Amino acid sequence: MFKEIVSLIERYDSVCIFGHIHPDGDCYGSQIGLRELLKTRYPEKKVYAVGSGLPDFFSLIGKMDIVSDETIKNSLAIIVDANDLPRIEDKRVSTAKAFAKIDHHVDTKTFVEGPQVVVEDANSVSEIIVEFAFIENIEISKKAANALYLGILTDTNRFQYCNKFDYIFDVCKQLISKGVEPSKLYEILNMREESFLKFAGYVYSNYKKTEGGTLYFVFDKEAIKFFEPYDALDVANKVNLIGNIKGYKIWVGFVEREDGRLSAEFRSNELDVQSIAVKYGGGGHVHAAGMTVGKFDYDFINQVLKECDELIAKGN
Ligand SMILES: [Mn+2]
Repeated sequence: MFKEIVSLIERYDSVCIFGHIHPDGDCYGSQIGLRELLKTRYPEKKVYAVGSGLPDFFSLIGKMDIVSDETIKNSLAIIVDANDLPRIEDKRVSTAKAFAKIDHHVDTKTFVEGPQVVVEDANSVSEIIVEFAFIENIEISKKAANALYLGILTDTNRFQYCNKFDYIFDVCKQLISKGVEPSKLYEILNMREESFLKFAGYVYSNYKKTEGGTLYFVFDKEAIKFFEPYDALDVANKVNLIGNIKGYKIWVGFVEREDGRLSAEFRSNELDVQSIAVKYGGGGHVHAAGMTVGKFDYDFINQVLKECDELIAKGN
């Protein structure tokens, strides 16, 4: 499964691991986890995790690397947790010498040339990286274990969305045996900024609902400015504030992007909201999906809400 990627890694002295814009726990965790594994396996190689990562975790799990343009130009780029180059946070990725990808998002078949491991039914990329360590027989350090556990923890929304519970708990048991301290990870994850209270208060007083049973909120550019430093995507990703409300099977956050486009985040416990996102060029997972379309427009929002209601009426 990893043969092609491994043989490519072996041909380069320098490897840069890239993740997506707005890195989350799985992106950061799989970047650091893979970096540490490769350092263990190939001590003679230079291995870097490129991007902004999750600074709150730097002291526990590790910092991201600062790399020069020159280094990237001479490196193999391994992309994790993103399905294509335009999704990558550090745009210098396109200057790398060669490319490989390890991901669990819908494969859009648009990735540049290079070996890829895409496991669409994996809960997280971090668990694919753990599999990589098992198959390639690489010792998992405490640092790598913490990073990969964080990725699994966050992408399953703390073990709520698991495709294979027995498998994932088995993986986590092995990571814990390498020194992971889940309570320390939770302590950092649970920490919130006070500004969040103001934002949540606004959402709780201004959300809307359709007759068909969809809950939603809409933030145009002006409204988003009021909640700086949040940007449009930060706002959309807080859609779970209006989730899990009795009688409402789908919840959606609509936001106007800085450039005037519309982004939406869909969530549901039972229904395939990914089908709606994919219809408009988006993607994600069956119960958690997102999309960005040309223009922020209320008629379009109403059309999408109608489709959500239809999905609820249909029942799947
Ligand atoms: Mn992920």
